[in-house]
Amino acid sequence: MAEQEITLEPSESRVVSFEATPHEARTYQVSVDGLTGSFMAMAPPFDPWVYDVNGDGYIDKAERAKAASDYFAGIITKEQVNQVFALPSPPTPPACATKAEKLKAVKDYFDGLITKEEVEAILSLPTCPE
Ligand SMILES: [Ca+2]
Repeated sequence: MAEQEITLEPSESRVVSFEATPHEARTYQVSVDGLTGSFMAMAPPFDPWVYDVNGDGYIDKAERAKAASDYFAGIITKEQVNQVFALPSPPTPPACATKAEKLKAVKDYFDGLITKEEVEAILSLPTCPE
């Protein structure tokens, strides 16, 4: 409990302030030498992107699982977990590429349309049956 001692002359007034760091979003009762009041601590607005731990702009399986476990632990609300789930998931890479797609990727690479990493990713896929 914070304490401050001040002395006032007759008819003098002074502002006395106390600092408080609330740790929960709720109403706090305050009492100063019999004078009572209250203040309300508000939770900061929820940002579902805090679950994008790797910052790639997608919510992957592990990030989704963390949001779900936070929901079951009562850390976030159902509405908040749904906000996280509504964010885009990472695009799933295709399971295979056709010969034509692989040839196009090589051509696109030489035309400067895609990067070396992108052409390599396509070429490393198994070839789809035609
Ligand atoms: Ca992510």
